[in-house]
Amino acid sequence: MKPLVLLLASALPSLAADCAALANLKLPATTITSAQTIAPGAFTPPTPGRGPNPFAPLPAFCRVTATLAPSADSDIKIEVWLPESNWNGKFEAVGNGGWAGTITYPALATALARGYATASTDTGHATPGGAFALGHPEKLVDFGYRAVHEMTVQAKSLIANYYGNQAKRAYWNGCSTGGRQGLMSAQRYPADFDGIIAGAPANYMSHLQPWSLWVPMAVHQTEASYIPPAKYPIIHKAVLDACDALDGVRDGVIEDPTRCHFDPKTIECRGPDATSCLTAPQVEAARKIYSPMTNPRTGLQLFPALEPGSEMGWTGLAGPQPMAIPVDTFKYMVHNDPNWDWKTIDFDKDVAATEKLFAPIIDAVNPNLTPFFSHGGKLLLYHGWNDQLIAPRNSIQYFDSVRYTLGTAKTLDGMRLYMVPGMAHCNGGDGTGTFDVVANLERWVEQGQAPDTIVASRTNPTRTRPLCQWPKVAVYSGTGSTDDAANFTCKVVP
Ligand SMILES: [Ca+2]
Repeated sequence: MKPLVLLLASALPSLAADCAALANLKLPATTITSAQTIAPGAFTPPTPGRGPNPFAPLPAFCRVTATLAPSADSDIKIEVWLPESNWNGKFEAVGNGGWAGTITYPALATALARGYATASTDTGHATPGGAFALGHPEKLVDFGYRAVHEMTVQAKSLIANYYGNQAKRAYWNGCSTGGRQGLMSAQRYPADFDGIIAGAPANYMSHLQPWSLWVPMAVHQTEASYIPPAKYPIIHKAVLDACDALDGVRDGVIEDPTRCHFDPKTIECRGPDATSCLTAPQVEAARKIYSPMTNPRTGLQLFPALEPGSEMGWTGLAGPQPMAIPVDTFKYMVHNDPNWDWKTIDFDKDVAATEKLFAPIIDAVNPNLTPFFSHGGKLLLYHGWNDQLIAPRNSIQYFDSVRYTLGTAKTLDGMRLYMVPGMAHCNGGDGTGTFDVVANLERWVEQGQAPDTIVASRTNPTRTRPLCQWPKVAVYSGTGSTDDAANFTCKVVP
């Protein structure tokens, strides 16, 4: 394998067109706005952060910027970064977060540093928040699925023109909104990618967004039901006291929260309110946070809940104010009313209205991945059990929906799910949240070596742990360091 890559890399400079010439390329519904060589370390993003430039270590690359207009109201910005030397022959597109509205420069830099030609889009609007959609239904379609697909098609053309060769593989790598974009590609444009990484996917948007107000409603029902963030540590401690050791290792991480049946009533104040206990209304609020969103009329479960262990991240949804993302959903998309009051949400009618709008263009819940799998496409899904913004069982539910539709054997032939104990939304948290999904996906796509156990790590404390394919969990052998992955095996625990 290696000699071929070296041969390819050494042969490329003579074949490659020069970067500036790409500006003259004619691509459908595309205006190339610039194509220029960026010298090693010379890139700075349009809004540079404070401190040292994180892009300083980048090698020389050809930076192409373009505007795509697949509809009359479209204004999709894309950037395609092409390594000038040592191209690995592959393409990796990268995803967005939240409502997007910016090119994901850090992810472009990571992909470029690994030798990929890479691309990112702002998804068709250049402002943060959801106001872009008010009166612009075509821009919502661009956000939903069109921008990523159009970017992918034009990026592949730019790559072929620059190097004189097609990319031999195309990958997607994204988390959160980026996870949704990955699943959308697998479902709607199955030929776009050979391998897709979808982390903590926001794929069931029509239910995720109302649920993102369900949690705030639990704590803002009355003034008395609000749980001050100063109390999160005592809830977290009580949860760990009850459930940390269920997996055999007291390490501050619950390997499988589905086995933890913690009742906040156990820390209810016996006397007056204190920071060491919860009042009766706070107990009810916490119980609601741990419970799925249901339809108040039918009792039907609509979206899973935050898990025991996630408490230290509760300011995300259960803090003083709800997140802007769900509020914007209803203000600018569902109700077209910038003055809409989030406390008026109706978990029957408003869920139905969101479904009507989002199901055809934003949701990525189609379980039929046969078209993607049948050309050899591989999908690697991961989700942190301590995710504070997207209920982790949403990923299990999608995985199960594919299994029910295609059967277990066919599903595992093309898809793997890893639930990451202790990890927060997309990264961070108390677990071993560092692992190389890209390398595992590539071995699967390129060498037919399906990922099984993935070794994950963290620092402070330094620890490695096997990451197991759901529904397996890491089980300690009983001897040796609990900070060493070698002393654990992945098993289905009965
Ligand atoms: Ca544990």
